Amino acid sequence: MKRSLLIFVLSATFAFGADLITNVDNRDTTSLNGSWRMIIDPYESGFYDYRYNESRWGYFRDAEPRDKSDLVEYSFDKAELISVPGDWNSQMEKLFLYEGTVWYRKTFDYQLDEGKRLFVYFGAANYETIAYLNDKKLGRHEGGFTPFCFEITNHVKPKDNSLVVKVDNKRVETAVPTVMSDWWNYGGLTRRVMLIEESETFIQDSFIQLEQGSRSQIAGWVQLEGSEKQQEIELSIPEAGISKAFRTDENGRAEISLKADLQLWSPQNPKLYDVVIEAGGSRLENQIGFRSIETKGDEILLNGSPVYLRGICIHEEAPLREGRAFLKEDAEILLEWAKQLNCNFVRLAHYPHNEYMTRLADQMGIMVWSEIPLYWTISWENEKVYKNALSQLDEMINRDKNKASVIMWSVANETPISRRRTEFLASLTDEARKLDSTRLITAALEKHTRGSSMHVDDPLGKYLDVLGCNEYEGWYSGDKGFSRTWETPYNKPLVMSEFGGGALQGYHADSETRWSEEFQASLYEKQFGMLNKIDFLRGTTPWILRDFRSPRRPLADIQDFYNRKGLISERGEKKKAFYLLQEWYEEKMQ
Ligand code: GCB
Repeated sequence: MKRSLLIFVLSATFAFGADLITNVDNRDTTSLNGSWRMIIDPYESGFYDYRYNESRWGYFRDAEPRDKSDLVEYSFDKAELISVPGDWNSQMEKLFLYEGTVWYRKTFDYQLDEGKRLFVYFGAANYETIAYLNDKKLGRHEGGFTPFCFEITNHVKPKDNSLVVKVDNKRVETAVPTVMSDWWNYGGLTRRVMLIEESETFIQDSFIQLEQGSRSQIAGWVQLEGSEKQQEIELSIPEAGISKAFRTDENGRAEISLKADLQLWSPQNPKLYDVVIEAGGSRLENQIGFRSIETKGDEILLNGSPVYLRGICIHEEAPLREGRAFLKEDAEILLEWAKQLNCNFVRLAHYPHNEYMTRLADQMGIMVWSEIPLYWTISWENEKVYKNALSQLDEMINRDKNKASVIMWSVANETPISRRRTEFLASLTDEARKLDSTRLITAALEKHTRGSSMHVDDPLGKYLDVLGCNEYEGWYSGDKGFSRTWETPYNKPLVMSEFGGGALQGYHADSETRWSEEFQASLYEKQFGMLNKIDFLRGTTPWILRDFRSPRRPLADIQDFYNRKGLISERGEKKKAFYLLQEWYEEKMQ
């Protein structure tokens, strides 16, 4: 079947809200972080009536009894407090394993001047969100790791606004990710919530990067939103002596193209420029790095020179406490650990992480692999699933498309090969390239053993720039694999996107005793021996920086619901293998 036959309606977005506002760190915002009221609603009776129809009297009304005889069976004013951002599982013991609906409410005052517009922005909420302001439904969003926003200009009042948000993290087969994954299904308003104030016509988004393959030509676009779509706009990079005027068309879009003599961004020199866009009365800055990333045969070229990606996988968990990471300081610690390992690259597994991570990676000079949670078994036949995946891909790319650190987008992890799956994913790679032609596309592929060799021959490889592959030689299988040679029919670079094994930090024994630090360390040694012989290997991201929560890992006294493949424990203590990887990467730097 031809790929085009598969493609469902591509343009449909999965949220009904405003188009994503990007570069929020440089905008006029008011934080709604802090204490919110919350009601746990396992039966969703704040949403459905007793006939299981959407109720008109749901909790979104944020009602109070009108008189002493009135019946209202909930009260946000009397409800418990919860911190936003933050998952609910790690904040309340009773919610540790909870999967279902929680209602959040925040009240606020806001004086919006005439001619101004106001948006409510969610960094992410896991998994399905329905938001209401003053009893008015703003919209719905699906997907736990990407940002979204709703316009509230016409609904906001100077006093006593009630923002009610229903967040549901029930796992369902037709979701992305689906019911089975090896990480904790942290629910809630897991990232920051803020109000964004804008003028009537404003700079909603922009894409300012070097043109693919060029190191001196900036290309991209600026998008205005509002009634004054056709305008003269000015783009400047003062430090590089650049200032050029463009005109937006009737859709508010201006195509950007200009020559520039720039210091290129790299791990050795993570140079960021202040890029300023002015349109009418609005002015928006961003801090942008410029670099080229491409492949040539089986090489990865950064600014035209071959590079080896010395990486590590990271889950978005707080480094030194329980739960999802949501602070800038969390990102600092995680990326600092990666630096200590001599990494120049991180794989942000298995979903887009907090924007703090990619902003900081830009500043610290760490290259990034960013991915959507198309993980393991997905309902490939389902059109809604495709739209959902596409919408998450779109939001991931949109948020981070001006980050020099991000060098590749990944569309999937270890998905079982079938014709339908390959069509689905091939189509997503096309879409990713349409959204962003400046970066590489990858995926963690399936592989096959044939005799004494391992073949990275997944048919999806044809559609990728970089082959990703996970292997657990010496952990899920014996040591035999270490003597295999690696082959691929594709003339493309390979990043070994996972390998490793578990160890309980502080447990010492001989190197054949599973769960000991010595076992893990010896496994890393054997891996290095094998990996050093793969001639098309251009990067490695072992699994994983830090032990992380997983419901699939119950083994008492060892796992206790942690995946122990971390090089660092959940308390921040380094295991032996940490130092081995550090050394191996140091050798690779020579
Ligand atoms: C994998 C998955 C990763 C798991 C890991 C493991 O292949 O991609 O999400 O956590 O293996 O520890 O088994």
